Amino acid sequence: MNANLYARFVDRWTGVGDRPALIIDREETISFADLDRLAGQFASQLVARGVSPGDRVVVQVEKSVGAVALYLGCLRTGAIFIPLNTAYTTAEVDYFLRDADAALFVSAHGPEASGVAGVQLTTDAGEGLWADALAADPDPRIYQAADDDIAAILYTSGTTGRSKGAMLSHANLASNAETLRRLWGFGPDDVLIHALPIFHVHGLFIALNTVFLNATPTIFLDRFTPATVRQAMQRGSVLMGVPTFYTRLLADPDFGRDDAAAMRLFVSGSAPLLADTHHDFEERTGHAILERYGMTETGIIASNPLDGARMAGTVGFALPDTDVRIADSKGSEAPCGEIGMIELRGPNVFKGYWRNPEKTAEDMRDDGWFITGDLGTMADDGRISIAGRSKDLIISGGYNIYPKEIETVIDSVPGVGESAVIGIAHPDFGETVVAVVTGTDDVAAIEAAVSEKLARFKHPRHFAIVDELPRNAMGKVQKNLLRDQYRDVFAG
Ligand code: MCA
Ligand code: AMP
Repeated sequence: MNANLYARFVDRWTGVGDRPALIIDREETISFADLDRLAGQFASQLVARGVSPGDRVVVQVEKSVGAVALYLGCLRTGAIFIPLNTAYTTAEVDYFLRDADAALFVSAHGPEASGVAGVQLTTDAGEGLWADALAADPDPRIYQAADDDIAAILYTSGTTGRSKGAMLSHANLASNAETLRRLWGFGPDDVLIHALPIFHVHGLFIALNTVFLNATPTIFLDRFTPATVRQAMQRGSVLMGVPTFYTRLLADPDFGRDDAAAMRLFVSGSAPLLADTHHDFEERTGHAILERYGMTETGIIASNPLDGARMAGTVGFALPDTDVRIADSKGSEAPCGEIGMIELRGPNVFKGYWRNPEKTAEDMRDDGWFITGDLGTMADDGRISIAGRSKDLIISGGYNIYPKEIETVIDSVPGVGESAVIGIAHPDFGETVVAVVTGTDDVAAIEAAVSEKLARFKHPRHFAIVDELPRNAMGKVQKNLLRDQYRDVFAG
């Protein structure tokens, strides 16, 4: 048997080639047969550019059918797909190209995109990969993969300020998608509304892999807007989103029961869904949002039930094929109801960090338990609630932001003494970035440095200039005090 995820997809697409796979708008639809052909065409162009199985293909392109076909083309050839956020700056991208030791960089930005020697560059438009692929014959081969062969590397930021690449195997991706397909009751009549970016695990694997295995259509939207998603609800049945999707839908007083009448399921994740949002949504539409919990390194870990109570403020039960435990500080199982580290073991757990065995060893116990860095409790019925994070992480609109990375940039600005970057509650993004800085009040200079080096979503939305940062007896900055002090900066 071929463990290549793509082989599993085509297996499900056999006999339903005419069915729409990606619905772009009323005029444009890509069938499963079209998608298979496009994937083969992209595969042929990857091979033509010298890409071999195991080579890293780094991709920073806008959400499009071509981007999906390129992902599938990588699977077909056995290359390792590495998607990057389109908001990343050149400085950020250069780091990924070097770290991944990329064979090919597919960029939407053209030749100025990367200055990294030894990495072949191709653009995705005009004379680039997309045009060449459309003119090419599909390569019919599907690389014979083993379960543990790496299908993708997804970069996830680290507490040291440097991103690390999580290696996900074909079997990791296949098991999570197949489990979700069943758990969330996907059937032949389902139509997924897809408004997420496809450079993260949520939009790419949790959403697309699941429907590709289900061989049913996806309404493929460029991005989220309440208007387009409301319109899509007339034809769709399932929406997967981050909490900001739901707060933005609710912000429109006209949004309600009629919009959601044809929908089967609303799923939320990537960041905590406020209980108020859960209740307001249910009151307005009659649907209880199904909240689930996941991570780049693992895909989905736990989910509220499809049948049964979807409880606000909890992330539900461990996936059927995944063991979850709450560990105390010594790594032993904590008593029921006590807060501890969420750890898991299962077929969805990644194969380690790319060329970073030290970090892998830090986060993975010898007996296979992966330490998530999230703190939580488990009730006696197995329901899991997230209580906080041991990692210094901000989640803004579903994007993860590691303060250390921003502090490093701010601290490099002449005149800055030191800085502390914290996450503060934000009505739209759930939480977002605030920087507390000493030594200078030249906020414009700090903003300029931040803009040059970091993607827009990481930029502090508020700066506070102070004489000194609060420290404990050990000399550690007390971010909890700062979070209390600035807790209301975005209120109202
Ligand atoms: C955009 N901006 C942001 C964010 N998104 N700033 C902070 N946080 C953000 N998330 C910036 C824009 O650059 C813009 O800057 C300004 O904020 C307003 O942009 P707007 O047009 O309102 O934003 P948008 O394009 O509508 O995007 C908001 C969004 C988007 C729809 C919430 O961020 C999004 O799609 N988030 C989903 C992220 C995601 O897929 N996460 C999954 C990670 P300016 O000031 O220049 O106008 S995977 C994961 O977490 C695990 C596996 C899991 O469990 O799922
Ligand atoms: P990522 O780096 O994108 O994989 O982000 C994973 C992190 O997002 C997890 O470790 C959690 O901290 C957070 N997360 C994902 N889903 C939820 C959720 N439903 N509630 C709270 N936090 C979540």
